[in-house]
Amino acid sequence: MERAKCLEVIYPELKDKLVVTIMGACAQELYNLGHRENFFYLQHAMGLASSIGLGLAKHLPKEKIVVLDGDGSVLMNLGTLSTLARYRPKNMLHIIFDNGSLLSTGGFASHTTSGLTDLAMMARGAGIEHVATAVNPLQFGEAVLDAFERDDFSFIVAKVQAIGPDKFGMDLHLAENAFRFRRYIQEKKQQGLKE
Ligand SMILES: Cc1ncc(C[n+]2csc(CCOP(=O)(O)OP(=O)(O)O)c2C)c(N)n1
Repeated sequence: MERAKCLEVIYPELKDKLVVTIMGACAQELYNLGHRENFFYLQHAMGLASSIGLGLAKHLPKEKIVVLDGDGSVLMNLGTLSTLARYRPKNMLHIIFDNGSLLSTGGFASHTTSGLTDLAMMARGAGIEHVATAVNPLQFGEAVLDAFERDDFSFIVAKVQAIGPDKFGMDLHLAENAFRFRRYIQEKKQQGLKE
């Protein structure tokens, strides 16, 4: 399964949700489908995309938050799994694209490469209840739809090939993306107050 294909499958569903991605290949593949003001591509800070997602989810309980993460990033900050289990953001979906690789910086093997480290099992061990693993696009699509229908925190490990975009380049600086993302949230909040 390819991450780019998974993103294509869920892209229409991301229209009205706040989306936070890790940097690199995942961000580029989402951007290539068409940037939206509700997308925030977190640069550099590996392992912290879900922390931003958690903050958004707790602050904006009416919004749905989707975090697009990587195995290398999650493994760099494992305590976040316990934090997510404990604070259980009902309006958040955390997707880990597990390609067994630190793809965006040259494709070094991550701890999941050998099949030894199981992120879904680790999430369950951390106390997360709704954990799914998807190995094909159909399973992935179903797991995502289940998660959106469920009013509870959901965690999906999508097993994908270590394949990235052909080239990198986004016409959107981190600061500009952050300001625009914040403005999008503010405008949505104001609309909500008017309704
Ligand atoms: C703390 C930290 N260490 C190293 C880097 C350099 N770096 C950027 S992306 C990346 C690989 C991310 O791997 P993963 O989360 O599995 O996503 P993939 O690139 O495989 O899609 C690395 C090592 C970083 N940004 N931050």
